[in-house]
Amino acid sequence: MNHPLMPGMQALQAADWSAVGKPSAHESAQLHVLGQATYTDDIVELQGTLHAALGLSQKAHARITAMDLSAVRAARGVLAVYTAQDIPGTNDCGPIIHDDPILADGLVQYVGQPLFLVVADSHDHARRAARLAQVSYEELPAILTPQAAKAAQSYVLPPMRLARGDAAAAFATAPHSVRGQLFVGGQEQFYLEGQIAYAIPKEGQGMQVLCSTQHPSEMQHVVAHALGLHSHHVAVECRRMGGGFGGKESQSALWAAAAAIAAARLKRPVKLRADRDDDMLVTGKRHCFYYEYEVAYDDQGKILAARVDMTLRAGYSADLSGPVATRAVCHFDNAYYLSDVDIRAACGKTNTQSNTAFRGFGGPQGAIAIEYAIDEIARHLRRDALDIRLLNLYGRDGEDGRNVTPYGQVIVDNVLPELMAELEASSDYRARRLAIDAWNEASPVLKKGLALTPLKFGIAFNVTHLNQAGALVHVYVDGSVLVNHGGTEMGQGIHTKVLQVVAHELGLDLERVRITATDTSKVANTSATAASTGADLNGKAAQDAARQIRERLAAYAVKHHGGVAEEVRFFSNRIHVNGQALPFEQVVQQAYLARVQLWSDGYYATPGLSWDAKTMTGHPFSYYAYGAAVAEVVVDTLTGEWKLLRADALYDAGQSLNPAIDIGQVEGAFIQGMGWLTTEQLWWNEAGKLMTHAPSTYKIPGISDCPEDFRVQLFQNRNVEDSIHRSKAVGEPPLLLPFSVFFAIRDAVSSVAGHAVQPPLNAPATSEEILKAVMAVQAAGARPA
Ligand code: MTE
Ligand code: LUZ
Ligand code: MOS
Repeated sequence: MNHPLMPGMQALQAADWSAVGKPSAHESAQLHVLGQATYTDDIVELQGTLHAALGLSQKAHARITAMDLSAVRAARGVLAVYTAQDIPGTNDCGPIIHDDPILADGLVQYVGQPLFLVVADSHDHARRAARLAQVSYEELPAILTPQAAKAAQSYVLPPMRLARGDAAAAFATAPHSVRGQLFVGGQEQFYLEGQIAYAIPKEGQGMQVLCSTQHPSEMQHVVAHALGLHSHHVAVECRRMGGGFGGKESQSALWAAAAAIAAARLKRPVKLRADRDDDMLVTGKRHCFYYEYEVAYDDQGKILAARVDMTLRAGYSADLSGPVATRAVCHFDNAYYLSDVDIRAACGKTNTQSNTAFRGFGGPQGAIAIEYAIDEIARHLRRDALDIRLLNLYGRDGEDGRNVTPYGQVIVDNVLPELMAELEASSDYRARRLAIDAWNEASPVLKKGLALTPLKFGIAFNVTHLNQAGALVHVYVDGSVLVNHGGTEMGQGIHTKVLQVVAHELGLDLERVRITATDTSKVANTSATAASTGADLNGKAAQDAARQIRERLAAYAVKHHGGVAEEVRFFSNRIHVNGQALPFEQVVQQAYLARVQLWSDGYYATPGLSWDAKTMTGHPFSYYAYGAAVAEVVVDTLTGEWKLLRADALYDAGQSLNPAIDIGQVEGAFIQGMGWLTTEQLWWNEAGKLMTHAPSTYKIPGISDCPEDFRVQLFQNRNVEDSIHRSKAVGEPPLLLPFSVFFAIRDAVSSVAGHAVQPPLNAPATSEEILKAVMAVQAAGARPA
């Protein structure tokens, strides 16, 4: 069988071999594979460290009438039990709106909500004790689904709307339209390292929190508020996470705050590590979406107007649901010019975990709806869906006026026409389509499907002020370099990329530059490492710091060795000045003796951004990343089982900072997104308890689910914006690539009735869901037209 080994590596040969653009290994790769990388739970514990566990609500919506914790207090090894009343400061860990109690105070709003905190001499004792609580509830009616929230008009935030043109008028005159409902399920982040915080009291009122978080500054604020302290009392540090995927952007706060509360009260170090089931029961996930959509089009398949009403399952509190819904609204267009639109989104308040960030942050959920409609338009017109997609793409420039998004941002660099043409050719799409049609003719049970889907993803936090970053670079007297910046490492390779940027700026080998843990006492007021902006923002900030040091060294070198500062060059570990090539460390030592500052801070704020939340218009994104993928699947129409036979992906990482890491990000996001759309099903019982709270019942993709033939390439491009070395972000956008898998499955199902029937397929397209769709298509196909 044709089984190319990482064919994506082909793209690497063209790369230029300076520190930047080099496919260097992840800075922690060796530590990772040797098991020597230190995660929060691996940090050597201080003497006297205690362990905490949370007691959880057993009801979805209820008033607590009594909470008898005497058995918990009496349990073996228990030192203390704390409830909401024991919190010294504010009982809140909500990131934007303060509706997120750390510990429930009288009212519980989901099964799994933390009620109390028990501290014991071991992790095991704490967990066992937590189960001994006797809680009496007065139950209240619970809302569990977005549909129910919509019916009850139960929202955590006012609904939002983005309208352009006159959709109603366009619908009135359009020759055709498709309409329907769609449900797309949520997704558990399933970071391999669960939520964890280790709080260490310091002298005075000081508190240090070592925790697994994408957002150290937010943890600092939440802990300070919970303890009734100022931010300068609290230091938060994170060397790395074993995955975050958005799940540790805001929701690491509960764990940090709870550990800090116990540590402050007991004046002893306290560690709170979530067991996997508790982690899944307590924390929020990707929002599931319920859509009602209607799209009008002409005989060729050109979209004339689109309407969508999206209801998100926000859960019991707002968390980041507002920005997630905003990103969904701003990505409903995906890659397509939609002249007349009416896009609505509402964050349904439900008695479930408070949903939060997850790779893509509402973008995938927004974009899949228009792809679903396009898939139906193609089937109705009996055209290949790729042709309908190509027909509706944004224009490349302003010539035809088709390059303005519904929210008013002008698209200046749409490379999708070229990118998709390249992928169509390299994947042999048209020939495979014909081959699959023929194959399906001859195969009554197994059916193949094929789809090519594009993506466009806006890069920047859609909340403008978050688009800033800081860094701190030290050059020591021996010429070694230490870098710190506001971004956090979750496996995505941000530290590797930032090291490359600094090494490039100072003309050093990567080995001469080292990174330290992200720390709020080194770089202040940082944004979450999120929205795929980590390397963009922190790379620029670190570059700014390194440049200042370089300029000082250049000025010093010229003073002592002659020449002009503009002509001083830094490369090959040497400073090239006035015809000499001096070792970097030599100039550094001389500069130190001459009292030149050898360290610097750096700062960056993304220029040109604006956003009016009321009208939902502006220029929220710095630029767009693009990509496309082709998937070929085979579906067993008797069982609903399926297999991804081949996947080809082409992603626009601009001038990639590190093609090895970027290809890894594309592969990982593809498979993770495929899990979201196919096997990962969250299921709550009628009482509102999440029953899929462990890998035994919640199926993430395994290695055997990856296609044997997986061809990932980076599109040759250069960012038109002045991003860090003209690269483009890569973290989240490729999560949209496996739309191709979902629509290939839908295509295979549709072939059962000769593509004459629209398969009613929701996501995740589990085997059960696929089988239901096959049966529905068979039944409809059997009826006379
Ligand atoms: N890759 C790994 N290995 N682990 C992760 O947790 N998170 C993703 C993505 N890739 C993640 C990952 C998410 S949700 C984001 S926003 C980006 O990485 C953040 O990293 P960056 O902005 O530095 O690219
Ligand atoms: N906006 C966004 C945000 O686009 N992505 C994010 O991760 C985010 N987080 C917080 C607030 N706005
Ligand atoms: Mo990523 S969802 O922006 O943390």
